[in-house]
Amino acid sequence: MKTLKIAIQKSGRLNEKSVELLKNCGLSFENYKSSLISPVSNFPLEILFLRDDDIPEYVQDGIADLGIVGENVIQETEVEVSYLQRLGFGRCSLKIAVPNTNDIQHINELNGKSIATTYPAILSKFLKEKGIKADIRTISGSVEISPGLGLSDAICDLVSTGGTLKSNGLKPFADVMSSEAVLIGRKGSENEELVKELIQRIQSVLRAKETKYVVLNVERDNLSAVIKLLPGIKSPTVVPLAEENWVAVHTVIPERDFWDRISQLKQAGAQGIVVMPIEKIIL
Ligand code: PRT
Ligand code: ZN
Repeated sequence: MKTLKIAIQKSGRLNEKSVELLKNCGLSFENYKSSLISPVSNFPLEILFLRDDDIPEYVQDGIADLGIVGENVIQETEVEVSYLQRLGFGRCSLKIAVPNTNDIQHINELNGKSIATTYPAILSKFLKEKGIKADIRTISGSVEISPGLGLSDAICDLVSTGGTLKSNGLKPFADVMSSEAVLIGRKGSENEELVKELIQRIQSVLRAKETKYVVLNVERDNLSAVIKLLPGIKSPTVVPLAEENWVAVHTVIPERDFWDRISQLKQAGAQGIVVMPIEKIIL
């Protein structure tokens, strides 16, 4: 069997979360900062540590079977890869921003203006779709200082908290794309079985992250009201307690409606609610 290769960012915003995800999949390896390749000791896999910009091409060309990279990088490099799984971290948006003093109202007002960016391909596609002719100034970094230096009228850059825009006297004006880290692969990989197994492991970790394990106590009289509020994977597990007429209910609850459910459960008579993280959910 051929050894699978997965490319992740060597250092930067996606490195830590990518390593954490792979470790949570039960993979054992060193997060070498100094080397390019790290072998996994308990799965036929090697981790390649690369600049994020190179990852889509490595996957497209078959040097790596899989990669973890921001959607923004994939779109900008315009390579042919398959999106296998959204990973829920590295979330950000690519936005056009203008100086606070600019009272621009409509996107058409960008016609004839200059926009500095490190994402010329995505920006040019966006402007074309909107029918806008602007001068795209491609620069390699520190995009946000460009209007202040008189180098451009606007910028197009990634935003997460918005702090960088604010501290440079800029305000977001238009959303170009939203992005998160994704797992990418290539059609027709020779390692299909191993790829499938790794994707399943990743999905079981992601599923677990979105869900909490809940144990609560309830009097039998209130049990049906409590059960109605609980989804569970099939149905909740009900175990009798030493105290007569009381039972413990075990179930899983999606993180997204967690607080709503907990307050409804309390109202329905649940007591001693214990909430625990889940490591993996294998369906
Ligand atoms: O060295 P290498 O080429 O591998 O890394 P890099 O410097 O190109 O990328 P890196 O590590 O900065 O980002 C990796 C990926 O993280 C990006 O491709 C995005 O998919 C994702 N990501 C998420 C971000 C941000 N959030 C982000 N905020 N990438 C960059 N930023 C920058 C942005 O460019 C701006 O300078 O952070 C600043 C804005 O942040 P806020 O919080 O002030 O809005
Ligand atoms: Zn990069």
